[in-house]
Amino acid sequence: MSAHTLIPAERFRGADLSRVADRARRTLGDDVTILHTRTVREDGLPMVEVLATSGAALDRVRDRLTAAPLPMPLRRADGRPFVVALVGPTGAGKTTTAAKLAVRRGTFGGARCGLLTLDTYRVGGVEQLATYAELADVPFEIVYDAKEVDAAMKRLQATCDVVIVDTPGRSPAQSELTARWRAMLDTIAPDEVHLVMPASVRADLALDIARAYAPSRDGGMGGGSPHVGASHLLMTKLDEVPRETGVADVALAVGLPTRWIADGQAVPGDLANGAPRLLRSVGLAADAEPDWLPA
Ligand SMILES: Nc1nc2c(ncn2[C@@H]2O[C@H](COP(=O)(O)OP(=O)(O)O)[C@@H](O)[C@H]2O)c(=O)[nH]1
Ligand SMILES: [Mg+2]
Repeated sequence: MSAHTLIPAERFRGADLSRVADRARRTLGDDVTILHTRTVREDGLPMVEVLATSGAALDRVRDRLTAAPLPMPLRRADGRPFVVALVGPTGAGKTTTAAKLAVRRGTFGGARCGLLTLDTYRVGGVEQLATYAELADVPFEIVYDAKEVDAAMKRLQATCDVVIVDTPGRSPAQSELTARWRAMLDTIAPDEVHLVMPASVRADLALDIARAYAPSRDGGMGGGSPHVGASHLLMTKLDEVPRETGVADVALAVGLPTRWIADGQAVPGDLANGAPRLLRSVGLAADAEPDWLPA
């Protein structure tokens, strides 16, 4: 079983590494990258097995994982801030990550961030984010109803170039509540919607979750307006995945680009650039040089 199931790769076997690597290079091209080597037994004899992939295949993987650069300037011509919303299952880390994004200096260059929450149903949902906002002196708005969106955005617009929107989780048992906050999010019309999910999730479940947060054309649940859906993946809790094995596979399975990852509970410290980290988890530098000496 390969550790990199979603990265197209070929296996090569032989008596010694340099000859196997040579064969891989002749087959896959000069920019071949070795993903993995191991020793196996064939008819009782030890053999070297190399898992390798071509430069072109890796470029495709890198492209699929990497988010486009943030627009500059972040504000639109009409002065509207750049809006990033976080959606995803309860407990995934949305509120914590929203605080990190808004509080951490440099996440958006020198831009000033504000916070807006739609999570008004759960006891403590507002307080959790309000506390971070207060500690870091970040403008904070609570929206209970779609009618309040405009006024809240106007207030934030006065001082903020970027607005981070926190949302409740989507729970199948509470489809009515889900429909309400999704409608509010539609009114906000975020520039990016990041699907937040723990990195330890199984790739097949990740795909199910992604489907539930995909853009919908019919509004779901008996019609209505279309809903904005996830445009990016934001994996959290990478610190809970030993050696970060498989995290790139989750991202490739979901099929959304990654701008950031979260790797701990500390606000705002535990936040990092996404794609380079995911590529590193499969042994590749962000600008992967052919790697002839696998670690
Ligand atoms: N280990 C770890 N815990 C995290 C991370 N992000 C969030 N958490 C924790 O996960 C729990 C749920 O986070 P929360 O932000 O409330 O999730 P939400 O329900 O999606 O808003 C909290 O205990 C967070 O401290 C992370 O990157 N690593
Ligand atoms: Mg929350």
